[in-house]
Amino acid sequence: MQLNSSLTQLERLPLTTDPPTPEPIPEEGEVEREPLEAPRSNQSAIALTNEVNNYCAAAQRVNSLSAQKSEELRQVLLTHRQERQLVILQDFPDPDALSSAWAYQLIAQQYDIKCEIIYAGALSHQENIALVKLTGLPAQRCPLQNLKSKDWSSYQGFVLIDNQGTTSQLVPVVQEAGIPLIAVIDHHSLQGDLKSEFVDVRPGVRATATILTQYLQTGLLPLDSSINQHVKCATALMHGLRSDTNLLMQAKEEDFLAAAYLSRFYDAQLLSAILQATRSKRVMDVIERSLKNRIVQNNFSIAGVGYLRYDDRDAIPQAADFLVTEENVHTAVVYGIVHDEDDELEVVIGSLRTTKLTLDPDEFIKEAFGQDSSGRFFGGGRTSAGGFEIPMGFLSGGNENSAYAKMKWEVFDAQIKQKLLRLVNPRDNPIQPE
Ligand SMILES: [Mn+2]
Repeated sequence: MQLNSSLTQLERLPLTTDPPTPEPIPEEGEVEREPLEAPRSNQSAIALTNEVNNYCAAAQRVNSLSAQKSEELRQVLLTHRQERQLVILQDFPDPDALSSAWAYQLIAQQYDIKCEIIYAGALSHQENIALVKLTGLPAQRCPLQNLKSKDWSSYQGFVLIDNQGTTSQLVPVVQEAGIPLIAVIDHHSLQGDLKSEFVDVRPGVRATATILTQYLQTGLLPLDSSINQHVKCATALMHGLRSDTNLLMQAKEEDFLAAAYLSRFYDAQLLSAILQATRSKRVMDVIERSLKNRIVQNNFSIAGVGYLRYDDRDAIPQAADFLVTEENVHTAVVYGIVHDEDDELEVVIGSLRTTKLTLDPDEFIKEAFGQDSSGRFFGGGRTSAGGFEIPMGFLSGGNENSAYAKMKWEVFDAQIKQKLLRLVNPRDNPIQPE
């Protein structure tokens, strides 16, 4: 992205929480201070001035983009005063999605817009469950079968946050009900033409929580540390931002600036309570299976973990997080068949984690698995992480017979490995017997 390249030259300069001012403003109470004008040659003074100017220009561009987007969003919200909206998250929402949706809900409230935050799958990661419980985050599970009886007439719009509709089973149903798409706010690569009133998709930003924090900061809803709900939402946003940036290690300037703003409001003790959630035995079992089943080729670690329950679905990204820490491994892919016992629903779910800077998870997954018959990709990604979902259609369910279940897994396992290995070992033909 253009913005990023202009920002890289600034990395040597110290980061500040406030937009830089061209003139240094003397601060009160500073007694001893080095004289500002240290002797220096004219040339280096000019170089420094240029650097400061570049820095200001880049920071202004970042600020003006977020200010412009905030203003655009404000106009859209104004035209939808007193309406009801659905905020739809990916089926298995993460802290970035959950916290960003909450911030949107609080912003929309200023315009008398009532939002319901919904997702179709489950909160499977213990940290996500802790986040929702401890902060009172208002997201609700809305399984597909409940939708049939839902009265859609009371909603005037829906909003997608931290996704673009490709990772939610709810979106096609809501579209079919004729509810218009009002806003898309996301940091994943653009997934196609979005017919939405407001679009803010910025793949250069590491977390959707950063974008929402910028909205708060530019005045859509200034946080107030005496309001309990604001403190909790700031804590959730801090958690979202940290978890999407690998604990800020992959954060960029904008993310740090957003975290700096949140640092004035968030509750550090509450955040540490959220982070202390432990792994369940079943998650540990899936990680164990991924270790046992992994094959390592060309620094890729690939593991199929067989069947797992819907509620344990998040064990897959956790296993991928773990496998990528092995020496000589830069990329891990873990997948399994997730089944919902209630409606015999089965879907292959996979996660990719990489530390290789030149590997784009979005491209890799799209190239490996391609598209379905309606042109929809099976997955995508962002920096360092990606995921995929492959519906099993007619082959779904019917696992009373364990030999059949085993055979079905083996076919899917072999097919996925084959598709991945084609990219991992481009010169070998994995189909050929030895
Ligand atoms: Mn995200």
